[in-house]
Amino acid sequence: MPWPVLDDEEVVRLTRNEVERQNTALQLIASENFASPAVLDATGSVFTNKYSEGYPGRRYYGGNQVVDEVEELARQRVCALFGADHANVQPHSGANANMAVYQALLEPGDTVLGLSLDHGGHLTHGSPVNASGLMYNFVGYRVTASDERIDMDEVMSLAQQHKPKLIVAGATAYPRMIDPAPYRKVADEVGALLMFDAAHIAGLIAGGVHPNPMDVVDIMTFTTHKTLRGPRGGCILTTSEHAAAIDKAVFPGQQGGPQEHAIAAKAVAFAEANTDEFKQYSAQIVANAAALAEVLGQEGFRLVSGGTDNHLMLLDLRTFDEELTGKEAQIVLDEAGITLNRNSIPDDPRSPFVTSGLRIGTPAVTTQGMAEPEMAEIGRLLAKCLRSRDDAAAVAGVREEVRTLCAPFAPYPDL
Ligand code: DSN
Repeated sequence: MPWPVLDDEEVVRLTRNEVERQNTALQLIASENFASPAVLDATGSVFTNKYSEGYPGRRYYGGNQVVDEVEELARQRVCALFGADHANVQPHSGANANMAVYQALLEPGDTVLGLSLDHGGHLTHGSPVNASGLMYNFVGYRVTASDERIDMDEVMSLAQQHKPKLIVAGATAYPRMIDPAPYRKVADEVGALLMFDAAHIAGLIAGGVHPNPMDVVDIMTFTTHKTLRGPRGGCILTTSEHAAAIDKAVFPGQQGGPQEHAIAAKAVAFAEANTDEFKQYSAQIVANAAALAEVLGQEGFRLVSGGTDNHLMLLDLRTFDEELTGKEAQIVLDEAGITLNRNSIPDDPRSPFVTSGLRIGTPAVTTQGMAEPEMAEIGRLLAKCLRSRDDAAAVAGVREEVRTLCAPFAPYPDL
């Protein structure tokens, strides 16, 4: 029986509207990117039709000959990219990947160290409102008050005091390079396992501009859609020692059927990330972030930690305007076509829903081909919009300037 021909004008219209939004506005959310046409094609492929619980060669359904090949290809490509013994490419998201690692390595109630969410960590690093914090005894480490860098002395002393079974490195709102080596020293000192959540920086690692945690950690998790520029999804890399436990925790522990269309797209993204073009792209992400941070500093914003060495920066709005909250800034900037997210700054006096900060990232604009001159323009437009935020005509004027800036850099001109 044929499929009904609905001529679904509503979804077609909404898809066109979203293409238009992405083509004509600035996407500065640090965890977003523009996937390649090849990644989009694989994501929309017939692999979406297939059930394939289990792993290559060990499935619970028939008909998985081709799926086995595509999942094996993804596993081999990502192991080669990061130098890992074993990969699980099935996690639907970074959160699922992290929870699977905890299930594989921990018993409920076990103690874990993780970066506090309000100092740049992630919900799944032990937030009390997340399953990680409800099931396990997370102890949070922080950045220092003086230089706003991760306080490795505190990590060591908390580890000695609490004797964690696992230490989690990695962040979602931390503008500096995270060196995995000192974490290994702490983990070895107290006999803990070490996991690096590289969701934000997987692309910087693949591109060789940040150190590769797989050289020193037991497990690395990441999402495939941020700096890595693949489809929405997660991945776990591990030494052979933990491979069987990780696979068992992902399926049947946390998930049912894998999304093989996403896995096919992950395979494409892993190949794209293993090219010289991607190395240049990763280096430009960091160069663009540094350039944008410099301009924003000149515009009067305080940069948390004084700057950036990765793909993102955290702005403290209070030096620009004591009254301006992150929430208000996010809303008015969105009206002007400058899309980013409000974010707590370390020891933020405002609530996480309001905040005194903004998080700004350069992965998406770098994919569009923007470079240092465009970063200077973005910094100027952002400051101009916030200075004239009570003037609707001025905000609309910035929207037009953003449209003009984006026109030659549209990521999907043919969609
Ligand atoms: N939501 C992601 C981010 O924006 O950093 C983390 O999961």
